Amino acid sequence: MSVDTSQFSLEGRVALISGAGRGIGLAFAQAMARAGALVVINDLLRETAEEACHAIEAAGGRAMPAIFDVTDFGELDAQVDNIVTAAGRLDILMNNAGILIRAPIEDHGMADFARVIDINLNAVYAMARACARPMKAQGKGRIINTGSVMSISSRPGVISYVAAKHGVLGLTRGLAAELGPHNVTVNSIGPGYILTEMNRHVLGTDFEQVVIERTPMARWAAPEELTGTAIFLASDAASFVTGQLLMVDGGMTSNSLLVESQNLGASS
Ligand code: NAP
Ligand code: GCO
Repeated sequence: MSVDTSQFSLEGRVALISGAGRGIGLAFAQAMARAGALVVINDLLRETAEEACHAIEAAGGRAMPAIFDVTDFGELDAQVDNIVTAAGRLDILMNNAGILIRAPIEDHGMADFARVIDINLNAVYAMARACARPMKAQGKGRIINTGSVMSISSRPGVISYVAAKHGVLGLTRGLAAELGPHNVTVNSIGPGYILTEMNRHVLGTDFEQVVIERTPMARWAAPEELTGTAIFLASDAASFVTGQLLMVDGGMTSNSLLVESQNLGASS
């Protein structure tokens, strides 16, 4: 008996991915285009977004750019209206744009703290609020927030990022409660350590090995390893899944003893 995979199709859907010019967002966009969606590539830089669109179209997908800063809160309704006018509908929002500032508390002042919170948390709410309008009107939608292992854990030196990602988990649950009656699901994906520009400063340092030792799968992941989870959550296959955080972290957050994953302890 063949498996019915049509429930994972995104044919006919329109997906807006924030921060999709590169990294994890670009991987999400490429995968959703392969699943049949028209992907709307948001980024700060027109050149970056248009390059991403061209790559997706060259691979046979459909894409359009949407150049705006997710913290331009007063502009988001108009940006969403432009997308719905151009694409005809809006089915999926991937709240992916994010930044990270690594610094000890004494070097992490309020301006830096506020900037991380603005992009990684406030904009997640603002984008969800703007996109919920057309989704509620059509009686169906998918909102997927990019979280982190830092949604449920922490480490020194990334305090604003930890606060923001914990907040994204709360937003995911609150938005799920608010939008569930309108058949709009809201979930979060919690990546572990992924090989993108965000980590370029720690790759090649001792930290790279520290991550490997605390990850049961003993490696960093490629952005593409997150996309199956995104497709699932965006598709009809997840029609009754909402308010959830799905960790895609190689087992890191289940490694509760926080010891080196290869260290099996003294043999009894
Ligand atoms: P990245 O390579 O630095 O890409 C971040 C993307 O967000 C870029 O396209 C960037 O645009 C965009 N962006 C930043 N500020 C923006 C703004 N104000 N408005 C619109 N777009 C903005 O990072 P990444 O690793 O792909 O991270 C993507 C998401 O995954 C983030 O939410 C991050 O917290 C999360 N995450 C990453 C990891 C990891 O290990 N890499 C793990 C867990 C979670 P520009 O290209 O114009 O700068
Ligand atoms: C760091 C890393 C992490 C990852 C990610 C882990 O410096 O600890 O950059 O924050 O980006 O969020 O899930």
